[in-house]
Amino acid sequence: MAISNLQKARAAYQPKLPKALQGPVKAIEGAATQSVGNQAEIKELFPNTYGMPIITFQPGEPVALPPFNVGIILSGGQAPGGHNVISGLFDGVKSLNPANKLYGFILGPGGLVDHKYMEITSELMDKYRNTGGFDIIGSGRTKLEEVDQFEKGIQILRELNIKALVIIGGDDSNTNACVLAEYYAAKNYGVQVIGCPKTIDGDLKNEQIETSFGFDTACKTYSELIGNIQRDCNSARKYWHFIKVMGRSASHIALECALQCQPNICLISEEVEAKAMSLDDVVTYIANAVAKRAEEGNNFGTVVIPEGIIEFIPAIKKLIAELNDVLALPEAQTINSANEQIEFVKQHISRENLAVFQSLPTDVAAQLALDRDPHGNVQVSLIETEKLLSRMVAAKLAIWKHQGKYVGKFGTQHHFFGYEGRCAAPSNYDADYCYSLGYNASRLIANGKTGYMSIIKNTTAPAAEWVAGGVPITMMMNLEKRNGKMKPVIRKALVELDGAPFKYFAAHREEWAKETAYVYPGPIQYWGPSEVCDQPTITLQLEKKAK
Ligand code: FBP
Repeated sequence: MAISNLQKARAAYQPKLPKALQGPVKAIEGAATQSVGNQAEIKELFPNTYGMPIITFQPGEPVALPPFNVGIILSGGQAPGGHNVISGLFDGVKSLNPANKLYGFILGPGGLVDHKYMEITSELMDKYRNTGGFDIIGSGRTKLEEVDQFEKGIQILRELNIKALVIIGGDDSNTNACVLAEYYAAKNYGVQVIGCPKTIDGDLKNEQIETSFGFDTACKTYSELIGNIQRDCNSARKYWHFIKVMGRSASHIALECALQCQPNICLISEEVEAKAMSLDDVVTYIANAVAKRAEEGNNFGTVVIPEGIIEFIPAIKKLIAELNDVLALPEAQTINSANEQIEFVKQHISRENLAVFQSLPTDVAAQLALDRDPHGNVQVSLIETEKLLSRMVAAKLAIWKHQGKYVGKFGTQHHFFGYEGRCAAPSNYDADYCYSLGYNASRLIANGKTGYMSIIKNTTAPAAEWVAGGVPITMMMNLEKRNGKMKPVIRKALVELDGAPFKYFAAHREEWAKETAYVYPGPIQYWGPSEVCDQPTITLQLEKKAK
């Protein structure tokens, strides 16, 4: 495999570890925990893994452990730093006993069920240290939820003498990790399951998890691109750029990119919902900013759009909720063409929702009515919201022009940044954070824990001061409707409108809309002054400052 000079130089980087993980550890247990919601129901569903304490690691005495093997799974969308979680786990497991082995299951949870695996040797591992991507073993979106899958899993885990399985994933995959941990504990199978918080979307965070890994690098990559566009935009002064960024439901990525780049407009889905804005309200908001800039002779600008915005417009949200129920009906399971599916939903939804459905452009309506991903999510990355909004803004401006209002010229360009950032070479922050998460997982395993997520806190401080430990996954759960049924799931963290990052944005956005106050963050740097190379996201810094 040919490698770039950057990759060669990056391979030599030794990621930093928190002080507590630099030698043998002892686990300090906190008080018993409770789930964030529906305590009685979650306790009943997870009798063996509910209520466990939060763990913090501190320096301890060495303990000799007999050799053991560990399995690892990458689940869901790629996120920068995944290879470092694996290298941290690999080094951690080997440091406990060089005879220990690490096995990777191929292409996600499906690899466990189908018994597809490979041993991660030290030669293989060395080719992937500090690189982006999940390609060492691949990832997949198979949902681990059936007893049959768990039983197939235990066969291969026993065959490979695996004592613990580490699942690297987002909220849905960690929910499944918890269900699997509970099942194996209830059956006394002697296999531990540990989760690890991954997703560029940044929506797997709470009191215990400061950020999901990959968010830092992905936002920095998109911000570089948005900054480059803003330079171009400010040089040619002839286009409005509509830029959609990934993030699924939550707007954390859009918000962080706005904090880094200061675009003219950034929409925040959570605010659109809180203010009960209609699609027309959103379009009018953008069109007003365009017309105001035109008055000053500025026929150019940038609009950042979170990919999930459509789901947050209240009327469309209601429609999606009913579509989810209708698509979960038994009769819907045998439909095998897109047209038939659209006809089926039209016949089964309420009149009110049918009116909303028919008011949408056909391509958007079709996407809402088509198949969900395996976790029941609308595939928002496939909806071209950036084009939909610019088309509607153009139509609104044309009406205003006709009415005699000055609206200037409105030329547009469209962009969607998602896949461009998910496999970027991890920033120093993600390289260190991920390595620490993986290494820490080996300590949770050595301490016999199951149903825990590996956590590293205090990450706005230098790495040596980071705090390592584990949080019971059940602590983050509540019941939510999925595929038409109430299910235990990890509560997703959306942008908080009273949180420090949004408040900072809200206090500055009027000025950014009017002035051309662009910031050009430039590419991620790996060597150089710490204020350039090692800064966490602005979101995390503002959140930390507010505490
Ligand atoms: P995860 O939640 O699995 O980390 O995936 C995040 C994400 O990149 C979303 O931002 C995006 O909507 C989705 O994956 C795209 O899915 P796919 O990779 O299947 O196209």
